[in-house]
Amino acid sequence: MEHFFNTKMETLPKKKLQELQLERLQNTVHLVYETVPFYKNAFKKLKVTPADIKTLEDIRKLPLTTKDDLRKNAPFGLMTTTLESCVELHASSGTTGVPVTVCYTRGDLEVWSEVMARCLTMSGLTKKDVFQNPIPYGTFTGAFGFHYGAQKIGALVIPSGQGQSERQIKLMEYYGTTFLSGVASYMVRLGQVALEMGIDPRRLKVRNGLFGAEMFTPGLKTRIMDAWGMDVHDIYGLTEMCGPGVSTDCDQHDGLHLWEDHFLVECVDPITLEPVGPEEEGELVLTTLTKEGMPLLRYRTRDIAKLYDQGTCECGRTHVRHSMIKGRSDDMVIIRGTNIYPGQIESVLMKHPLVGGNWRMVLTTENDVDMLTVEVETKQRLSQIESEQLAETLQSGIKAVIVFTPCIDVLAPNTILETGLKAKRVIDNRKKE
Ligand code: DLL
Repeated sequence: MEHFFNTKMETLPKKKLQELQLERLQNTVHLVYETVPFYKNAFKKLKVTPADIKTLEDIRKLPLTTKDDLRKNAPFGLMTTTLESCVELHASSGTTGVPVTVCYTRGDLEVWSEVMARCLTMSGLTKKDVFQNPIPYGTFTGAFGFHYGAQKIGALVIPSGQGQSERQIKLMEYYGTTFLSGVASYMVRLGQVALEMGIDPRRLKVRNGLFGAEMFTPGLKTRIMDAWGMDVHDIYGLTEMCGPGVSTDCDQHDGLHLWEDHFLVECVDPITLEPVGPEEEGELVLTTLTKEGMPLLRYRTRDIAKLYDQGTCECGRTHVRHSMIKGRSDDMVIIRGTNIYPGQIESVLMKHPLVGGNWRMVLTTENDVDMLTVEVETKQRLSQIESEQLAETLQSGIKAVIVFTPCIDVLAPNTILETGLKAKRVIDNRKKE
């Protein structure tokens, strides 16, 4: 049976949802026009005023916002209020430049907790659950988002925080954890650590989990489900919107429901910026509809996905669904003229039972030609012959997907250094012109 956190809003008829969206869009547009000089200037350049937004389609008249705009105005330049009205700050890790900072008013925290509670309920969390949250509590949005949402539902939250994998497993065993959250690739690692400790993860009480924050291919999902004997849901979100909580898949596991009463989604061609056709792949562009501290108009996420054609889902929710995130447009690499997303490689790797959780693509230049080496850890140590056979199988599997032959480097378990919270799948050492 489907469970809802907020039945009325989650099943609001489409027409009502759109009316609400328009009203909230108009309010947001007025707010940023009056209070954020960056937007006032952008409106002037495009010769639009808030009064021009009469229908939802009019959103296309509004300026786009990019990560670069956020960085140029960092840390507080895009705020609508003074810092006095804000009660919490989060920031993206800043590994690719200036961190993106977002400040939350009390109202923003309330909305974030609500959307997270919806996502967690949709994934099966109830107040009876023991919810372990193995995500670093810090400026990264992950841990707090899950924490607030789970508490709103009334589950017992174990704020187990970052890393220390053996400790995480011991906590699960000791407290009888039933529900887990986290960064997708870390769950594979935790499963391995449990086995190394002589504990079969399937014998723990964990029955459900909600993971995201990075590429999450069906192969990786199956891995986690099999290793832990649990149901797995996918959660999407980004610091600029609130953090986790923008969308999650329901029990149909056919796309992620995006909370349209709080976020307005468009799907555009990343080059022309024109809307793509129905169910065509494009870049998700998101507008906040209820944010108070730092609302954003038409934020270019760089995340590639499809929006599913309208219609109420079997689960009863009316909110639009998007496919799993295929990758970030800036993660796509062009090798010998072919566009390759790391997810395409991962899908091949995860089908193979001997392959472990960690892998990466290393790009180099040899004799002016691009070379791709896929480094892949195995689950357990293999003999020379087994490694060679595995390399051959993976090589032909990947070739079938990317059209040329990569080199495969089969590595012993735990050889690839962990690079931080999110897995880094692409190392580009190519000669730059
Ligand atoms: O990663 C928020 C989050 C935390 C989401 C925990 C889910 C779970 P950022 O650090 O700002 O925020 O990174 C946002 O991560 O634009 C996507 O490229 C990627 N991403 C997030 N969720 C998914 C997902 C958090 N489910 C960026 N599938 C986004 C694929 C994801 N990519």
